[in-house]
Amino acid sequence: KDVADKVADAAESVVEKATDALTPQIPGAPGPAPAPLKEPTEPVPPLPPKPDQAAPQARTATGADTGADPHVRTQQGAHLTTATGVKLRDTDHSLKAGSRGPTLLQDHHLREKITHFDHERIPERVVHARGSGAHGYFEAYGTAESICHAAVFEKGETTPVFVRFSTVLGNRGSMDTARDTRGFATKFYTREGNWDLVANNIPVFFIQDGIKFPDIIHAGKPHPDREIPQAQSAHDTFWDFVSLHTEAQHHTIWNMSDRGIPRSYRMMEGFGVHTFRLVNAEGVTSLVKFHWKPKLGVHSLTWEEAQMLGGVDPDFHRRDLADAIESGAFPEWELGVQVFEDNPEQVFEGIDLLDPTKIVPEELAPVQPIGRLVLNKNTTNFFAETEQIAFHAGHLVPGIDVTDDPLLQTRLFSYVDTQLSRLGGPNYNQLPINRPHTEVNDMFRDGFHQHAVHSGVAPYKPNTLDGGCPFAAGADLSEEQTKAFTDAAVRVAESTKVRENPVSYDDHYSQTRQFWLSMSPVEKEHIIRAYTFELGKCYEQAIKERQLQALANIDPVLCAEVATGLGLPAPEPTVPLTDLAPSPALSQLTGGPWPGDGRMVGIVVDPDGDLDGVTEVRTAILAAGMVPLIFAPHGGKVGGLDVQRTFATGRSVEVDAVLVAGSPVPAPDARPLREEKAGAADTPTLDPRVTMLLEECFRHAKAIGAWGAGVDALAAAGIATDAPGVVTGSAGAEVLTEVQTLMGTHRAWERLGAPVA
Ligand code: HDE
Repeated sequence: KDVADKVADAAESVVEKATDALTPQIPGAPGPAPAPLKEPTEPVPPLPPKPDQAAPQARTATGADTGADPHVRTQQGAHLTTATGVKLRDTDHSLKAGSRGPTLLQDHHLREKITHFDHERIPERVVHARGSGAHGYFEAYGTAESICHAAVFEKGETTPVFVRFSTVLGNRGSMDTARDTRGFATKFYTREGNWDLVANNIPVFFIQDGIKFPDIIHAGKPHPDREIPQAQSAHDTFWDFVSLHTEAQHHTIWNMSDRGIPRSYRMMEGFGVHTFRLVNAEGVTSLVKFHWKPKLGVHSLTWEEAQMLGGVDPDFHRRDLADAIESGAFPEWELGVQVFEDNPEQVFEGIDLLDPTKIVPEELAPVQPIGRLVLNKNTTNFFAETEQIAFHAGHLVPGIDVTDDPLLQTRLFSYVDTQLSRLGGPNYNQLPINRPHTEVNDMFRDGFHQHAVHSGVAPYKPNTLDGGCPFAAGADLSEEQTKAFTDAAVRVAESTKVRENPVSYDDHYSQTRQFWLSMSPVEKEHIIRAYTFELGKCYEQAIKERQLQALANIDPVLCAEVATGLGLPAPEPTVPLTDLAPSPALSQLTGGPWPGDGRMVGIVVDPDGDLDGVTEVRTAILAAGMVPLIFAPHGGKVGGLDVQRTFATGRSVEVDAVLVAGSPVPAPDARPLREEKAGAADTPTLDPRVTMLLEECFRHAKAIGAWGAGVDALAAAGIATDAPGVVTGSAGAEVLTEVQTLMGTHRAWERLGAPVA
């Protein structure tokens, strides 16, 4: 029988089986038994995309505009071939002179396979190398129509997007939970071309002028001699730079706050940082700052959790994002703008809007919601999508323009330049993930990796040979095409060429202090500990002393506390302290309660305990859009329940709250730990790994609930049942309800020792 027929015959049943085989990763999500793990002997169609992924060709431009075949290499196909399409019989044995003889140079397939492999890696991003992304859509409310004519903001317009989150300093394989700034870059595939909003989770930047970007990054990256430490700012070169270069102090205090260690990408704000210029249909311009507000609130890890996760699950944020999407808990943000009059000074209430080390407190200029972002599809191929996406602060659409912020101005050059070396040439916008979802007639030609087969003979303007095409958009064309990009006709003040900043850029401390003054006591405590940790990791005394001087200029209490931790005297301020009004919006403890979408709830199970209660609670957790993780003494099943973590493989830091449904006795494999901890004579009644889990959850102020024998487990672990955030009861369901309420504030903050303001 012909192969094509066989494939067709097999297709139906295989697709069925393949769909069955897609056992969801999320525990508890329904899923039939996996298909047998046997290598097929007949050609069969490949697995369809997972339910949480979209077919790549459906998400990117059709290719009609570039001439590229959109279906190329999206599937595995029936037969193995060479790169030039020749069918192969064998890919497991190199061609040799006899089965024990030397390999022959003529083995083209061997050389092609190995050569391609040798070149699989591309340079990682020089910053933001570690990242993870997802597809989704942006839906405009129409509320920005009066200030911006971009189609992406038209009421009801839905625009496909790809978002990539990242850390800044670490390399591609570094841990997700390092203390760092996070990138939040969004590509909007609008019907007027691509718009990239390349944002961060911190609204200010380290430097005021892009010319210093290599300096701050060289200082933050590992030391050049031994290339350590990886993905950390806790080292001499970083603090050397930021203590000398005090305009970095505002950004740095954000890094030292809980914002530097987010709980999840889904729980971060995003900020465009710079002031942008919007243009409306009448040509009137306004200045705006972009803000992403997460539906789930802004929440962070504790420092101990972040450090532990670096080892327990370095992919914690990546996993969290993909799992949430797969389980249907789609991450969501609102896009908002602070709007300012486009006055010649570009100053609002005394705040220089062109200084990227300054915010405008939300209390002075409210963030006005203009649309909603939903991430609902995971990537199909990490490299093709997350790695190859190329953002650029200059990818603008008609109606969205830039200002003269000197940091933004440098970015307008840097992003294209970096893609040339990272993606190997000027045609990276033809890659599927970068292609606009609109027609492209750019008249750019040739170059490395040209995918298009351009027709026509006249890639120049003006021409007659291609009928004058393509035409510049003008009044004689359809309304759609007349909405061409028009640079806002902004007056540039007559001036002298200089290398200097405006005087207003010299204030490095007033807003840094405002951030400090806006924090609740718990948050202040965390900031003190973060500085003490980071400076404590520095070797050079002079660097610590210089940073203490900067802290003295922010706040005497902050400085004194950190100085005590370092064993150094606290210096006096060298600048007058300015008390700006605190901005409550800066604290993470304001607002709420927050939804629990995609939150992880651990359930400690004893095989001899209340398994019916566990089943009921598990179902209720799933129904609430959260994820139950059963922790048990062994893998496989306990009663009828699948075990997701054993006491050996699971750690407390993976969950947001824990429920204790029994009091498991020490298992045989816990014996060494037990003996070490308690001594041979003193046999604990509770498995010591459960004790550790509960102790850690308690220390990290997580909600803890217990019922039945679980209450005994709390006692055995030394957890007071009347402590804040600890709930006990006679039935699991009622305990869960209270635990859910506690999770609405992210943590039982009172337990962290400092009262909530
Ligand atoms: Fe970037 N930045 N940046 N940056 N940036 C890059 O572009 C740069 C800045 C941001 O997920 C690079 O494709 C300069 C501010 C994000 O792919 C590079 C300056 C903000 C990402 C680059 C800045 C950002 C980047 C590295 C100072 C927040 C990750 C790889 C003038 C508003 C994008 C790449 C992704 C990536 C240059 C400052 C955000 C080298 C020169 C301010 C989220 O082009």
